[in-house]
Amino acid sequence: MKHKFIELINDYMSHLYDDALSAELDAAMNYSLSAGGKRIRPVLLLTTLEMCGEKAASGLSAAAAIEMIHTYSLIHDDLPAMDDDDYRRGKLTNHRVYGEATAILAGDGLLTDSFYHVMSDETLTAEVKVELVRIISRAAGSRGMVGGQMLDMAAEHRQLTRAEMEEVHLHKTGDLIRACFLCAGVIARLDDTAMAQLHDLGTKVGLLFQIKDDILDVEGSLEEMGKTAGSDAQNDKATYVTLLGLPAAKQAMTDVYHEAVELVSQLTENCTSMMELLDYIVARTK
Ligand code: GRG
Repeated sequence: MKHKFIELINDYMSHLYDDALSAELDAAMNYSLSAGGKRIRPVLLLTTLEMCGEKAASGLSAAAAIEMIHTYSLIHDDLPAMDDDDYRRGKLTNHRVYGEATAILAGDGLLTDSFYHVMSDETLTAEVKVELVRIISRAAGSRGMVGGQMLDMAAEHRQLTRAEMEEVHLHKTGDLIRACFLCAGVIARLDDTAMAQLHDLGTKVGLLFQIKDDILDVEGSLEEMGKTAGSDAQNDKATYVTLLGLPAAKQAMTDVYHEAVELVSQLTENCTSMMELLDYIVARTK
């Protein structure tokens, strides 16, 4: 993804781990932090700030914290006890390079450090920092991403309804994405009405991201199998595509896209960058 904020984010994140207690642990954390993630969550947070008329740089610590949590979730998700994956983003997974025990600690380190990082930001007030940590920890924990992952695991051997599948997605992927919008709103000190609008927009964008992810997943496997869209090249995991079929999943994505566009235009006139991001999410190829 090419975006004006990527360099700012990557430069900032390259200094997160400068003073190692364990060089091996820092190497493992840095390996996954710099393994080529799209940085969509930090970009969403900084873009929301800009849309609210604030300096993007004021959101860097929260944006980095959310990317650290996202990175930890991927490291743990790839472990043998979970998805048991050897590759992510075209590179060996963390545990395949550093071993399982170090990969577990790298994930634990990233999660815990994320909160320390926000609380150590001297450019934000104590009140704002407490609210940021409250939002991020809620989104990441057992009522958010981790809870969603658990529901997903529990659903492995039975067919989910659309409502159940959406519930998994809303938490597993959506809560952390929505937190990007809410954190920006807190830093910009928005009132309750505007925060509620950001809450709705963040929920829609999380959904949009996930439907596109499900579509990419199946289009990727179809390509690999040398088949054409519409064939039965889907696994049995509950996704928008497996439950609705590819054409209806694409229609659902278009509907959610238009709802998100409508919410953005209700929020502000200063919305070009956010509209461009919505277009990117829908058009992305990875
Ligand atoms: C193990 C605690 C724990 C949680 C796992 C996020 C997650 C929950 C699992 C990862 C598997 C997965 C495909 C989740 C759906 C969310 C998602 C689409 C993640 C990938 O996000 P991108 O596309 O990744 O932003 P990059 O590589 O660009 O950073």
